Amino acid sequence: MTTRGQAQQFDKALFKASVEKHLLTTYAKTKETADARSWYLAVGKALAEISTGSLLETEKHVAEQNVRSVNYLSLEFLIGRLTGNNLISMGLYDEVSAAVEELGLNLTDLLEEERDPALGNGGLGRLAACFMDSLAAQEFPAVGYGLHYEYGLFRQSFEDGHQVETPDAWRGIEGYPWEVVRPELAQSVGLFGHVETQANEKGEAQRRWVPAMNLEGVAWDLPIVGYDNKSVYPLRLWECRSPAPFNLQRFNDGDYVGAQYGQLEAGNVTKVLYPNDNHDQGKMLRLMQQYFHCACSVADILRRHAAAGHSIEDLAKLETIQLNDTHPTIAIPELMRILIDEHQLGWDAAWAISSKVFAYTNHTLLPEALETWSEKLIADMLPRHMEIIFEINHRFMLEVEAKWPGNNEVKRKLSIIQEGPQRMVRMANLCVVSTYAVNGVAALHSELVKRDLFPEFNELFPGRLQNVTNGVTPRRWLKFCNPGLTELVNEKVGKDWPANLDKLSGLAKFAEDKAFQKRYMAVKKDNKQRLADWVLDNMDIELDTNAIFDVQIKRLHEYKRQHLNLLHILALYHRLVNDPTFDMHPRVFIFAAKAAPGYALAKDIIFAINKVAEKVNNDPRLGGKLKVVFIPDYRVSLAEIIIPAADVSEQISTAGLEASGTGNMKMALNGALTVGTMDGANVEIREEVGDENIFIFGLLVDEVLKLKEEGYDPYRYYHADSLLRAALDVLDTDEFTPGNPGQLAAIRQNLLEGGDQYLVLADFADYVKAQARIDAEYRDQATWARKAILNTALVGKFSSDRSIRDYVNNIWKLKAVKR
Ligand code: HBZ
Repeated sequence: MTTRGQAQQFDKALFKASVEKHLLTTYAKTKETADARSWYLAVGKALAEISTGSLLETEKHVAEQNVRSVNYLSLEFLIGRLTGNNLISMGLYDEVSAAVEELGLNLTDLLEEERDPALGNGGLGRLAACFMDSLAAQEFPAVGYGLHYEYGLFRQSFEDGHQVETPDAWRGIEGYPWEVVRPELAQSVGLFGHVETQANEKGEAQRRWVPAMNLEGVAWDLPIVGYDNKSVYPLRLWECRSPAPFNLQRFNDGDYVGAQYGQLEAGNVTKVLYPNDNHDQGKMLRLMQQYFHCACSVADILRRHAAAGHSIEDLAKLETIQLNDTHPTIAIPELMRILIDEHQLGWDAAWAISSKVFAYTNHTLLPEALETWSEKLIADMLPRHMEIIFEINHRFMLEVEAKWPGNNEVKRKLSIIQEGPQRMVRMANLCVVSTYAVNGVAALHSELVKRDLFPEFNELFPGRLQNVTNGVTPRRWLKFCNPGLTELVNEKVGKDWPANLDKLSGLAKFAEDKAFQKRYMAVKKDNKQRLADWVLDNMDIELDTNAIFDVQIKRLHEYKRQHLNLLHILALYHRLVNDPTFDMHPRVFIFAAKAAPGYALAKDIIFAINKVAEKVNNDPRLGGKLKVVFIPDYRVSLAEIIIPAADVSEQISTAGLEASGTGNMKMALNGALTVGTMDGANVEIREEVGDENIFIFGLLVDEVLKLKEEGYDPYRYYHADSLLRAALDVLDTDEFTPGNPGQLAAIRQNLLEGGDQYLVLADFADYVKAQARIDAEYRDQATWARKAILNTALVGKFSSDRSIRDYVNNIWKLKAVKR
């Protein structure tokens, strides 16, 4: 490991000179006037100078090889801070640390100055970021295509326990040091207008779209630095420079997105990231974002392909396009339009190419998250695309008729066009019909995609529906965020595990080793202290690091069941106060989560947890046994502090609804024990770590379905379980909102009268039992240490390097290009 990445060419004196040059010429600060932020910016720029050089060299080198590339299209890339991570990938962490020390600075402090680029909502966006990291680490040629939002995911604060959203101007005034604008790659994007018929050279009728207006797309490249190698791939983000084509005030119905346009006459299309996860809102501006993203990206892919001297007929040989959920689906009719209208290919020739270019990843089964767009909206904004979608559907319906003659039921079900008072385009159906591979994101999820979501498609297109289990990058999610554990692991299994996570299995033989257990738990304790310090500094709450740190961090959603966790807390509270025989090991319940601004019940749950926290944290009757902390403004850089400090990882979704989860993998890797349902990737984590090293509870997928079929009655559980009753009924009092009874009643009401769609009450008793086992087992520190060590040792499968190899081998068929 002496000559890794860029490290071999590093010249400390030159680097320092470059930092000082940027301080002065880019940021107009002298050493005397510079503050920590300007130093961070200057260091970032000096590093970006190195990575931009490598990016251009890699681009040239890959183009010369005539090899296949993947284009990862995603509306979201939740990359998090780049500086620390890129230093690790470049192999320059220690060198730069020493260099900045000579400038009188501390690297750790400088890194804290960076704002998270929060260009995503949650799991889907973070997965895209981990995948780019793993593509670069393994040198599989790739370009990431996304949007350059002016405002990322909103920042969250609490006012009297309520979530308050403010805009996230992630680039600050000075701009983000790691990005570089590529004016030569600009694209023009049409919108609205009409379609004409003309005769082409051969005298055939040729359709041609005449847009009513054009938007300008400007490319910004962020460097994705390959770990321990010389490859740097672009994450290319498109910024819309022209004003949006209407007065957005009209669309300002008091929602968060509308508010970002405020007093402006008109904003631009890439002004703000939509803050919804697992919920489709169907707004016109969102469709515009999607098309803008796809039009710029497809045009850039074709530009690269042509610039490398390839013919359009060879497109599918050299390029594949992965659609991260259905958000970039409009890229399919866009490519068909270009092939047919611009390259004048016939339908069959165009389809033969297009249907071998695209592949699609499904991330959800939730019906409210499956995207549909009104036919009218598409026909208005993209008239030629709507024609092409109709043609795709027409030809597909003939296939369905051939397979199931006369069966209108199955036609209605599979059709890309959903009939009704308002005809809608089903984007997932369009994807399955138009791609060569469709994948779910964990084994269970992929089975449910085949069995419940798309059974007929699976019959019609055998082999098309596949699985690729998600993963996380071990560079950011162990080596960077957990230096203590990294050192310990290096000592036991060597230093090359970050590029080969299966090597961690070498730790298993130390799981019983008392001395190793002590050191492992000491690292955990240090990490808990680091988090406790953060909480004290930022929230003024004192935490006892001897307590169990029980962590649920993820978007706030009913199906993720943060309110099940809350009910358990209320049950513990009830018993501590009312049952003198009850004892428990001290526990700190840690939450972090953003709620979509329009999701009222999710916001109610945040409010309830905050109010319970206020009371519980200051109730002398509890003897400090129970603490509840809701950390505001959850983001990647916070996850980097919380995850290494977790003892218990809460993965408690209703079985069948969490497609995979990736926080579950990150926490297991860092030695937290999972309490979870048989859902998503929990199932595979259990397979890897063994049933003794995970706390599984709750209904299985088929039990959930059966219970619902039989007619689920939440009151049955309410009446049968006095602890559950106590936990629910206290929500109707003013126990946590003194003087204001009923402020938390919406949650109880939703669960009892609202039908409890997510079966919180049905799983409550078993959850409480699993939690009691955790309490008992934590008291035996040697047992706990063994289990935690085995979690770290046995989750090598969940490296995103393995996920990417699965895509490469089973779907994309790429070859690595080593530099
Ligand atoms: O994708 C998540 C799944 O819920 C999670 O189980 C999985 O691990 C992860 C990666 O595969 N899905 C999302 O995060 N979805 C979104 O963030 C989303 C964003 C915008 C939308 C819809 C969904 O319009």
